[in-house]
Amino acid sequence: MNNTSILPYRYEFHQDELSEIRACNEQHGFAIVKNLLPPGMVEMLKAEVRRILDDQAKSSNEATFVSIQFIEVSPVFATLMTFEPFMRIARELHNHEPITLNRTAAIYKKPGAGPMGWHTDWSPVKHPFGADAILNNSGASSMWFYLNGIDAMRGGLAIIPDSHTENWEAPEGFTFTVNRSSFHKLGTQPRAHDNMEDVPGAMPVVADPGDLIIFAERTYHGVYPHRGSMTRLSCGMSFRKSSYKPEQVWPLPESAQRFIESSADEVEPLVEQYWGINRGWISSGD
Ligand SMILES: O=C(O)CCC(=O)C(=O)O
Repeated sequence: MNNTSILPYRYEFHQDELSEIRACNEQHGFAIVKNLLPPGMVEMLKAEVRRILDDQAKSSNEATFVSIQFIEVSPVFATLMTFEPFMRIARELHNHEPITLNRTAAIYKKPGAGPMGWHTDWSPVKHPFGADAILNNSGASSMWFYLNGIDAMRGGLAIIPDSHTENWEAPEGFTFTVNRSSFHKLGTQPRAHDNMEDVPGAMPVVADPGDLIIFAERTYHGVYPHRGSMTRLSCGMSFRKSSYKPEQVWPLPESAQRFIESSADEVEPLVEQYWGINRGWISSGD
């Protein structure tokens, strides 16, 4: 629980340490909450990620599959919005202001998958921009469950603590790619660097099934190659403050409309301003 082996401060917390979780995410751009989900819930969520992505994955040689509307097709995942230990962390991260469901995803990663390069989820709202720029400019922190557990051998996340601020400088020996979306070694092609091991300040995220991993929208992260033997299953959700009102948003997709209409009354305040996602949408204007 008191993991200080890599960093000189605590970044793993018990679910009751709400203000400590928020403070760590605000100060360092990430936090881990140990044992948030009971094992039965972990198994149900694994079955849901498989239900949605198994067929696609089994009929393809690709290694990684993503559902970017996971909550719209998984009523089980949607029940997390009524799981108080999870929701009180979501509310704390937003200082108890009214919040709205922002975005969700599930990922299925086969053993043998290659690395995912370093990147930030944030991108500028600078025309022409897409839905990701809107959803990742809202101050929402990602709340992820890696349902088999992760480490540097099993396609786990690598992150750079303290990289979540607007004026963070690239690691020593590296420079940013366009729009600061990633970084590359000085003197090399401007392509996202995809080695997790040689970046000053980077560390592996080590977590067990049921642990919640939180990271801020600007925190730089990447993914180790999957050298394990088990398919890596994960799912995540983020909330934004309901006061976030960008100038442009895409028309509500039908799938999002159906999801809102079919949601339990209990979660209505969380979903009534949900926008879904339309990756085909491009901003208008100059
Ligand atoms: O596969 C993962 O764990 C991370 C995925 C990711 O970083 C992303 O989709 O932005």
